[in-house]
Amino acid sequence: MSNSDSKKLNRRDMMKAVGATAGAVSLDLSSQQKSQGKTEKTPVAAAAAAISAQGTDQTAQVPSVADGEHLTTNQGLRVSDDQNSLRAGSRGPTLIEDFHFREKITHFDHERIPERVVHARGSGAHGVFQVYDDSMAQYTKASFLRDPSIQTPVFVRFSTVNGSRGSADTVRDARGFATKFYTNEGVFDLVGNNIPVFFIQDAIKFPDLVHAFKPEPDNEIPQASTAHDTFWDFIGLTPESMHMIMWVMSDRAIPRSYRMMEGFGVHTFRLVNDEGVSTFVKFHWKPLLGVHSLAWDEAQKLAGKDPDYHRRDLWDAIAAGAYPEYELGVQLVAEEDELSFDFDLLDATKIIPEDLVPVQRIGKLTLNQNPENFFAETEQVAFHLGHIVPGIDFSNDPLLQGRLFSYLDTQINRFGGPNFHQLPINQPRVAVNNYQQDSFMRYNNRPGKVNYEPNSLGGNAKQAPAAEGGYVSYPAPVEGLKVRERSETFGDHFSQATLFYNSMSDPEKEHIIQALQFELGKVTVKAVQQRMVDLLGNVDTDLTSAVGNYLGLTVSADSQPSTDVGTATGLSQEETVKDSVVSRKIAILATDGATGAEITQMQTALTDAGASSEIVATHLGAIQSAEGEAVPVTKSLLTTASVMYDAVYVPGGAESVNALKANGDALHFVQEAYKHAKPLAATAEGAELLTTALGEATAEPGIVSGEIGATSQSFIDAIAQHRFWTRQKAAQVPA
Ligand code: HDE
Repeated sequence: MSNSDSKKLNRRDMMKAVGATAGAVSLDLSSQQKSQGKTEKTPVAAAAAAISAQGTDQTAQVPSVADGEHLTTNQGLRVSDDQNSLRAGSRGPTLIEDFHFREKITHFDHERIPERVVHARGSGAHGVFQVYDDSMAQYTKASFLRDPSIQTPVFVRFSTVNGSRGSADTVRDARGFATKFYTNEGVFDLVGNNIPVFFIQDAIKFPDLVHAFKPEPDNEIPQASTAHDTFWDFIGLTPESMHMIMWVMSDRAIPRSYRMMEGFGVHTFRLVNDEGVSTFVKFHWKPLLGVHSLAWDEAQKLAGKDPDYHRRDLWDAIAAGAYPEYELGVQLVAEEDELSFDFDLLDATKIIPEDLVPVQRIGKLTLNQNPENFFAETEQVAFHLGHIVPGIDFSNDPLLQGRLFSYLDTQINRFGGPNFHQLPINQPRVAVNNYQQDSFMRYNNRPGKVNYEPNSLGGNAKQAPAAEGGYVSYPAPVEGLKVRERSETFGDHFSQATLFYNSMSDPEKEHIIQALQFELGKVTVKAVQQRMVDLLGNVDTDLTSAVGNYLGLTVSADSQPSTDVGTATGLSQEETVKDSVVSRKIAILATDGATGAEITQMQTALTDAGASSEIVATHLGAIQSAEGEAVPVTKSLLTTASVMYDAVYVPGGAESVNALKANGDALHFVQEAYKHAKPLAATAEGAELLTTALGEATAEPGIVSGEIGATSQSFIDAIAQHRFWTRQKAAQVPA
C-alpha cells in the first residue's frame, strides 16, 4: 500500500470515528457489517486513529514538531519543562504568564463531568449480539432481532443505582443492565435493571424515590445504602413499592457478579412486524452462568476489602477470555390479550409470570472486549429509551413514558449540551444525515450553505417512509379525558409481592427476613418501622412476625396477605443453572511444607474445569513445598481474604497445616468461607485445619475431604452448586 493510500484509509477511519461531515459520509454497510466482530476497532481506537491521521495529514501541509514522542501542550507546542512552574527566581512567586501551567491545571480542574444522578457507579464492556434464527421475523421488522447473519456490536454498562461514582460495588441495590446496540438501522438502547419490576408506577414519583434512597440531605449519610429513615419513610407511604421491596431485600440485590445476574427491560414494549401488527413484549437477559449471589455479611465485607469487586470481576473475566454470555429472552403477548391478565401490562410493578407466558430465548449477547478508556466509554456512554429502531415501539406504561423524557434531558445536563451523540461511544454505526448544528462542543457541522430541509440548493436529505426504513410510530388508538389519575387496574400492590416471597426456597426467605431486620433495624423512628411492619403484613404473615418480633413491634390486625396466590417458576435462584465452575476463583490455603503434588493436581483439575486458583500463604514470594520445591504464592493472608474467593482448598503437609492451625487469620479464612456457605475441600493433613476451624460442622454439605483424585472431583461438583445455604452452624461462627 502506498503512502497516499494509507493516508486515504486513515482519513476514512477518521470520518467514521467522528461521524464527520454529516450527509457527506457514505458508509458501505455490507462491508461494515462484515467487520462487526470483536476484532473491529472500538470507537476510542477509531478516534485515536482519527487523531493520528489528522496529525499525519497536517504534517504534510505544515512543518510540525508534534512527533508523538515529545510532550506538548494542547496546542501542539513542545514542552521544555513539565517539572517546574515558571517562577520569578527559583524561590520566587509563580508567574501568571505561565501558560503551560495554567492550561494543565485548568484542564485538570475541569476533569469531572457531573456524575449520573442515579446509576453513577458503573462498569462497561463491548460485545456482540446475534439472534439464533429468523423466528422473530413474524413479530418485528428490526433486522438485528430477525436476521441470524447479523452480528450487532454492543456496549453494555452495568451499574448500581444508589451510590455515587466512588461507592462500593457490593452494596444492597438493584443493578443497572443497559445495552446499546449499534444496529444497521441506528442505535437501539435497552436500558434495564437486574430486577424485573420497579418501586413506583408513575415517573412523577421518581425524584421523590431517589431523594428518599440517596444519603439524607442534611449530613449526606449514609452512602449507597437504603438502611435509613428517609427511604423507609417514603416506602411505608408508597405501598405500590412492595413487590420491588421483596426483590431488593432478596439475594438478587447482592449478585456474585455482573456475569451472574439476569437483566430485564421491565416495561412492556411493543414489537411491530412488516404488516404493521403489534405484539407486546417484555425483554429478559438470562446469564448462561446462572444467577448467583453473595451472602450479606460477605457483601458488606467486600465493600471494604475490595470496593471494585464487581468491576474487577468483569474486567478480569473478559481479559482472561471467559466472556460473559447472556441469552435475550422475550415474553410475547398478542395485542388482543392485553387485558386478559389480573394485573395491568402497563404497570411496571408487575411481572408476567413465566408460567403464564414463557420466556423464549432468541439470541445471545457475548461481552468480549474491555474498554480502552473508562471515561471515554463507560462514563460518556449516554443511554436513552428514545434511541429506538423500526420494529420496536413503546407502550403507555406511565413509567416508560416518563423515562422517555428524562434520559435525553439528563444527558444534556451531563454533557453540557445536545451534542453527546458525536462522542465515539455514542455514535451510530450508520451515517447521520440531518441539519442540526452548533451548540457546545459541536465539531462536525455540515459544510456548505444549506442547513435546512426541504431545500433545492444542496442535496436535500429526503424523509424515509416506512417502506424505505423510516421510523413510523405504531398508530395505537388513544382516547380519554386529560386526568391526573391512576388506573384502577394498577391497584393490587401486594399479590405479586406475596407471589415472589412464596416462590423462594427456605434459605432465600430467611435472607429476605434478615435483610428487612437489618434495614428496618437501622431506622430510628418507631412510627416508620411500624408502618413498614403493617405493610409487610399484607405480604406474608410469617415474614412479618419474624421482622416485627425482631423490632419489638406487633402487626396491625388490618394487615392480611392474600392466601390464594401460589408460586411461580423462574423466581427462585434455586432453579438456576448449577452445572459449571467456569471463571470461579478458588483459594488454595497453604504455607511452607505443603504437599506440592496435591497443590499441582488440584490446580490442574480446577483449570481443566475452567476455574482459576490462587495460592494464599502466610507470606508472599514462594513457599517451600514438602518435596522441597519453590511454589509461587499469589496472595498472603494480609493482602486477601476469604470473601474474594468462591471456595477454599487446604492441601496436606504436616508443617504447613500445623502453621495454619496456629494462625488466627488462617482459621478465620476457613470459618468465614464456611459461614458464607462456600465449598471447602481438604486432602491428607489439610482435613485437620478444617476440623480445628469448624469442629463437627465439617460433616455438613459442601465440605469434602480425602484422597486428592476423588476430592478434586467432588470439590468441583460442590463449586458448581455455588453455595450451601442450609448449613446448620453458620450462625454460630463469629463474623
Ligand atoms: Fe433510569 N435513569 N429512570 N431506570 N436508569 C437513569 O439516566 C429514570 C428506571 C436505568 O448505565 C438516568 O443517564 C426515571 C427503571 C439504568 O448510563 C436518568 C425513571 C429502570 C440507568 C434516569 C427511571 C432504569 C438509568 C441517570 C422512572 C430499569 C443507567 C443518568 C420513570 C428498567 C444507564 C442517566 C447507564 C439511568 C431516569 C427508572 C434503568 C436520570 C425518570 C424502571 C440501567 O435519566
